[in-house]
Amino acid sequence: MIIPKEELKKGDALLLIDVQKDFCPGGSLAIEDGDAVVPILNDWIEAAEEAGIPVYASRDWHPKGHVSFREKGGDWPPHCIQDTDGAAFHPGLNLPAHAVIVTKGVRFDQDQNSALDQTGFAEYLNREGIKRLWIGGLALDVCVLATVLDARDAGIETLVILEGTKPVTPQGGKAAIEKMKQNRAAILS
Ligand code: VGL
Ligand code: ZN
Repeated sequence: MIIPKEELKKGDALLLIDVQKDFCPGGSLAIEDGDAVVPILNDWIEAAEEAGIPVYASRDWHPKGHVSFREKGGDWPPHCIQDTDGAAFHPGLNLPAHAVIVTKGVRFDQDQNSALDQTGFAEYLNREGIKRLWIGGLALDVCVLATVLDARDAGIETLVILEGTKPVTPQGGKAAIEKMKQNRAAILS
């Protein structure tokens, strides 16, 4: 899609969800074509910088033996373990040095799929005067979905950069799009 640059305005921000090596081909929770989001999101980063709107990037950042891992009865293989190579942002992602990083998934007792779940980030957005988020990243049907729903609950407008996301499963991706639409998130395709 052509980025509607004139639409990026004060009160907007770009939020990139979990563009980390473990979610890309070769990673421990690899999403098919996960790395295809990188060049697309780089274009959005450039547009955000030109428009002077903030860029935020969340990262999944689990302690070893996290409750979300299968070995502990969770749903996922071990992934994004703190300070490991797999937890790093994809090296091709051109994150500006001043991008604010949102760390999540650190709780020992429960998972946090949403970047707004007990991170204080919703309060931060409110203080910063952010009313609308352009959102892309991984995975569409897990952490992007959870973040979009929490943002809508917090009264934040959301625009999902669909081609800048990839789902864990195609069916999950379809269901996620429906759920986001029901919650009045705009889906850009
Ligand atoms: C995610 C599965 C487990 C994600 C995080 O970032 O979408 N998916 N942890
Ligand atoms: Zn995780």
